[in-house]
Order: sequence, then structure tokens, then C-alpha cells
Amino acid sequence: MNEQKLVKRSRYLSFVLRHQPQAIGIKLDVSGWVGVDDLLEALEEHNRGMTLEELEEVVRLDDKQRYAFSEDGQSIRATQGHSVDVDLGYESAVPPKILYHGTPDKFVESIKQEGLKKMNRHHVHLHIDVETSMDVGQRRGKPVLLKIRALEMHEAGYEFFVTPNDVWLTDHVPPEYIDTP
Ligand code: HQG
Repeated sequence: MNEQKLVKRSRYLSFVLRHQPQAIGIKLDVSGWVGVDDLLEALEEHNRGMTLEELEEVVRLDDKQRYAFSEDGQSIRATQGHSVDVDLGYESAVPPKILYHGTPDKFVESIKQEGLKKMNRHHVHLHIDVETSMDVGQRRGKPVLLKIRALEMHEAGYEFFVTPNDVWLTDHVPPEYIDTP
């Protein structure tokens, strides 16, 4: 599958597995899973059909590993980023000393006042590396790199979760833990 087709399919999977499963008439379970057969059938019915092999390719090659199959391979879900109510069941974990968050410069003043908020997602998303964070920040403007003193937050009682693809999640980052350039 070429890159363009892959990205297009991944975007549509995000749409249905994170945000609007009802758009193709599927239901996610409490942990965000849906049967692979049910998904493929629903995609087919909505002119978004693909084969199992193609779905496996999207899951395997997705640049951010956004999707995962269950251990038995019968179900699939998005690994994070939902706006629908799901419990992903990630274990709480001790973060590294510093985590990063890239944001467009137009948001920085507000973030300095209010801290990082989860907005439409379930969590604030943080990364271990600068490059990924800058990529995230540049989606909506000139990116600014924020350094989050994550371990200090954890020691103060804030909870962190980590996804299988190394995205760190937390509820809110208060301004005092954010270092701006
Ligand atoms: C900003 C994508 C003003 C926040 C990406 C961000 C990532 C504030 C935006 C993943 C604010 C929310 C997550 C405040 C936060 N005032 N702006 N107090 N607090 N913001 O998309 O972190 O492709 O929900 O900085 O690549 O940008 O979906 O979060 O700019 O990995 O897999 O509000 O989503 O991955 O935007 O991105 P988002 P994000 P996927």
C-alpha cells in the first residue's frame, strides 16, 4: 500500500476507533475494543472496505502505532487519543524526570496561566523525545517545546500512565511544573 493510502486509512480508523464508532454502526466495548470481523464488515458497508491483510498492514506500519490487535487477534482498538468514553486500563507508571510537550506558540500564554489541559482528549499527551513533541506542536503553527518536570509531579502525587507506544498520559499539568523556553 502506498504512503498516501496508508495515511488515509489510518485517519479513518482513528475517526471510528477513537471518536465516532457510530458513524459506521459499530460499538466499542468498555476498553475500546471492537471485533476485527465486525470492523471489516462495517467498513465494507460504508465504502471504506479493506482486507484483513490491509488492516494488518495499517496497524503494523502506522507511524505512531496508533492501533493494536488483542492478543488473540480477534479484536482491535486505538491505543490512545479517544474522545469517546473508554477505559484503556493502562497501569500507572513512574515517569522520567523530564517529559516534553510541543504546542503552537499561540497557546503558550494560556498554558502558562492554566497549565496543560486535556481539551477534547481523555488525557494530556506527553512524549519522551523532543522530536516527536515538535512534530505534534507544528501541526497547528510554529511549535514551542515545553519541558515538563514529570518526576517532580509524580512525587507530588500526580498520576501518570504510559501507552504501549510510549505516549505518557496525565490529567493536567499545573503551570508550576512547566518550563517554557
Ligand atoms: C493545547 C496527535 C491553550 C495543547 C498528536 C494542544 C499527539 C492548550 C491542544 C496527540 C492548553 C490540544 C496529542 C491551555 C493544552 N490553553 N491551549 N491551557 N492546554 N493546550 O490534539 O497534545 O495523530 O488534543 O498544547 O500527534 O496536540 O491523534 O493534543 O496543542 O500525539 O495520534 O491544546 O494527538 O496524535 O490538542 O496531541 P490535542 P496534542 P494522533
